[in-house]
This record gives sequence, C-alpha cells and structure tokens, in this order.
Amino acid sequence: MSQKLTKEQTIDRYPSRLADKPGRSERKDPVVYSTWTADSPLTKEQSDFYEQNGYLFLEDFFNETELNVWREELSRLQEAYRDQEASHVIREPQSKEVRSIFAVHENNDIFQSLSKHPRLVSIMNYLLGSDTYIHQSRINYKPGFTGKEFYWHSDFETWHVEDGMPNMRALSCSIALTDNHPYNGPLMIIPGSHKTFISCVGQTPDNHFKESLRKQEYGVPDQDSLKALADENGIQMPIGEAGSVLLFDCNVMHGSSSNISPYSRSNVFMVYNSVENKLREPFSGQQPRPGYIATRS
Ligand SMILES: O=C(O)CCC(=O)C(=O)O
Repeated sequence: MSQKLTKEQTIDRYPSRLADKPGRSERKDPVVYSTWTADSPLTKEQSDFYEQNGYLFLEDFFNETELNVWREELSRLQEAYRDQEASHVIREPQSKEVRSIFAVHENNDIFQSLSKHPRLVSIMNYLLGSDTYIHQSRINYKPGFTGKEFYWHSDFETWHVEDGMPNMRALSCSIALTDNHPYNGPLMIIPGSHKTFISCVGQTPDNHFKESLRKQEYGVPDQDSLKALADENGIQMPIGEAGSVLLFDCNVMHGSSSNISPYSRSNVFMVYNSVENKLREPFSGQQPRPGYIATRS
C-alpha cells in the first residue's frame, strides 16, 4: 500500500525549470550530517574542508592491486559493448565510442563490490549521517582524442527535477582508474558553490535523458550565474594519480572539458544517497527516469 506523503514531504524546496529567468537561493540543508568525533572516518580538517568547499580529494586511496582488477574490467566492458547496443550504455555525441556505462554497481560483480568497499561506505555514512545506498553508478571513459566534455551542472538540480530527490543529502565519489592530468579532461569544481542553488530555465522535454546523457541541454545553469559563482569562489581542478578518490557534494557546480590528449581519463562514479532521502515522484511532474539512471526501490 502506498504511504500518503505529508504536506511537508511534497513541498518543492528547490524549484527549477519553472520560471522564465534563472534564480539563486541559499542551500536549505546541512552539508555534513554527522558531528565529528575522534572515531569519525575523516580527520576534523578533512571534514571541515568538505563542509566549506563541497569536495574532498583523497590521494592514494586505492592500491595498484585493487586498481588492476578494476582496470581490466573497465577494458573488458568497453570491448564487450563496442558493437553491442544496450540502454545503459551511452555513446559519445559525435562518435560510436562508449562514453558511459550506467548501473555497474548492479550489473557487475566487480564494481558492485567496489561500491560496498567498507572504507568508502563508512565515509559516506558519516558525511550523510545515516545508512546510504547507491542512487546511481557509472563509468565515464573519456577516451583520448574523442572524449567530449560534461558541461557545468549541479547534479542535484537534475536529480531533484527529473528523479524526485527531495533534499541535498547525497554525494558522488569519483574513483580515478587512470591518472587525471590537467590536459586529459579532469573534473573542475567551483568550491563553495554547493551552498547556493541555481535554478535553471526551460521545461524538461519528455524522455530528456536519452539526449542529456550525451549532451546536456536542459538543467544547464546560465552563464551569468556560473560567472558569478566562479568570480566569488574560483575554480579548482583536483587531479592526481589513478587510485585517488574525489568526493563531491550533490549540489557543487562541476564539469569537465573534452579530452584531446592521447590519454584516456577513465573514472568510476558511485553516487551515495541517504536512506532518509529516497526518491519521490519527479518534481517536474513527468515520468521518472529508468532505474539504471536512478534507483527507485
Ligand atoms: O566525468 C566527468 O568528467 C564528469 C562527470 C559528471 O559531471 C557527472 O557524472 O555528473
């Protein structure tokens, strides 16, 4: 039997894609949901850095032995899907190369066990202040020469409007499986931007995800808002060797450039959401996106 939602639960606290002008409002949710103690899985400095900047970069988190297993699987999947179409496999906008493979925490034993890695999970549960589950997982291959950009966005804006994620209580964990250099399209972050919600313009078309996963056109922040955020906070590019882990809040503004270098930049992204922040009906009023993009159970 479906449970009736209270008025409080159905209120849209972060409206977007409704007005004809972009808007800017303050975050209404905490960033770190636990109180730090000496037993916490992050140091006080790390926890405070994440709170203030909306991201945390952990170098040498995984070792070569672990990485080799994941890299082999990464190549095997790329080869397996080279000529095989599947809804959870997304291709580059101007070529047939594999851009992303979704739901690897569900469809693949090796990446499923990575998603449950105890050191990762304890950090997620600390930051989100509860048990967590995987909202979304994906490999982004960013192949050398042809890997295209991911334009600036807040993940939360899309997850809220298109998936029905009620509050800012989720975060992404990007595990570098290749070295991330300044020249192979690493993630760029506007530190501190997680404390501001930028609402976007443009009603979401039905089945928007089919195009947006190749190239985003709705849920795109306007240039004036992006410039203001960057002028206020600067832009950071946390880069490091394979095995590093970048944690970033669901509302931090981020994106990455195309990769015209010869070296691929392949990362696995695991998005953890609090069990107290499970998805409702999308705030757009449209059909929810498929389960391989947003876990609904
Ligand atoms: O892989 C990248 O460079 C960007 C990924 C990203 O922004 C995302 O998955 O939300």
